Amino acid sequence: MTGHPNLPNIAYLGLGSNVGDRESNLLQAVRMLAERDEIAVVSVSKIYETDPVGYVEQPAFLNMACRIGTSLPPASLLQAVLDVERKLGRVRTVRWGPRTIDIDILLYNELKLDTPELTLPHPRLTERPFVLVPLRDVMPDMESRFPVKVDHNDGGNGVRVWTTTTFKPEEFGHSENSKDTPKAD
Ligand code: GSY
Repeated sequence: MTGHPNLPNIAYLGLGSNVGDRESNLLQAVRMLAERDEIAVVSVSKIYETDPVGYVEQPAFLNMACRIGTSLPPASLLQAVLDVERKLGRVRTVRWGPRTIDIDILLYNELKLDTPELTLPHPRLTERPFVLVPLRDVMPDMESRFPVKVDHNDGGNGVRVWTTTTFKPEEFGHSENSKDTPKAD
């Protein structure tokens, strides 16, 4: 259920940033996606600060997730997220290394897809607390759909709620989590 009859497909996106103004990078990316006619941002997660996974000698990330309604098929949605990454100046220097913005399509309806460009569900979805914890905010049935155990303690698995004064989930429309978003003041 998206509440957007012309944007019938439901997709979940994971976003991460560990270069520059990380929070601003995330929020700009969500805004740029929401500006497109073919995409409605239906729900956004809290923002989390997360220890780097993979290549660990890099700054901590901020991660979040969102649920979108879209009329774009998967390949076009991928182009849309790559376009946002490009516009926000993402430069790929080190593989698995620091990045201004990273946007992954995690799920698209119930679709299973394996092409050179895109694998759905995202192949490392169930291994990554920095993906699963934000995803749970916007996907209430996540734990029944995926047999994963997510640490519910703040700070567990290297994932901590990020306290922010500028992030207003309601800016992006309906959000189930706006009442839970921590505020510094
Ligand atoms: O795949 C996303 C980029 N990435 C991240 C990330 O977003 N968060 C954390 N905590 N570690 C990561 N390692 C990589 S690569």
